[in-house]
Amino acid sequence: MKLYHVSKSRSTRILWLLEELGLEYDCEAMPFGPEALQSPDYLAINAFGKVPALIDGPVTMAESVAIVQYILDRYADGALEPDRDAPEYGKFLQWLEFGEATLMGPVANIMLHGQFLPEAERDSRSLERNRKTLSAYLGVLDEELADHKYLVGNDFTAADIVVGYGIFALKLFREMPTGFANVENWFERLSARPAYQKATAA
Ligand SMILES: N[C@@H](CCC(=O)N[C@@H](CS)C(=O)NCC(=O)O)C(=O)O
Repeated sequence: MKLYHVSKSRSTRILWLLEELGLEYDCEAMPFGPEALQSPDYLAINAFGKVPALIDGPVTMAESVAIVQYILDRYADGALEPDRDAPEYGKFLQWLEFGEATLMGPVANIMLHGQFLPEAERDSRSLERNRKTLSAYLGVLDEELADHKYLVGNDFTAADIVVGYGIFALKLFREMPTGFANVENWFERLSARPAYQKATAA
């Protein structure tokens, strides 16, 4: 497998997963920005011009959560997910999708309107709205984590990787709101994992 990676971007999820599973892979580290991501060579691999992208033999694909599911299907032999016929499997899929489809909406907005856009293009009302939305989401996560160690019961799964990346990004850009003790304790458990440390340093 060959992973196209930009340091600390969403491709960190895939590195983290590959490291947790102990799989062999090549990592093509790229700089962030249009020069690399919008180059004709890279657009031929991922026409969206984003990371991650994965090449595995005849398979070329984008979208971090789809890549996580693909690697679990093909190479994990049941690791890092509940049994597919167990009731927890539904919740596992829910958190997996939540991590990108729901959580990253406000996270990306807060990054843009809080830091990345030129001052004149930032929208403070949108920023405030998204900070409220983020806090509401973190409140749900905090309750969910009140009585178990990981998102799906007491076993670490790939859903922790996908959602945990969102918390990593918030902390990286100093946008993690305070007051979510269960989320903090859970994230501390995640960040103690050697695979997390290797992936987030790359
Ligand atoms: N939903 C996509 C989002 C991919 C994405 O937005 N990646 C960012 C890095 S975290 C990117 O490549 N941005 C470059 C750009 O938008 O120019 C996924 O989960 O893979």
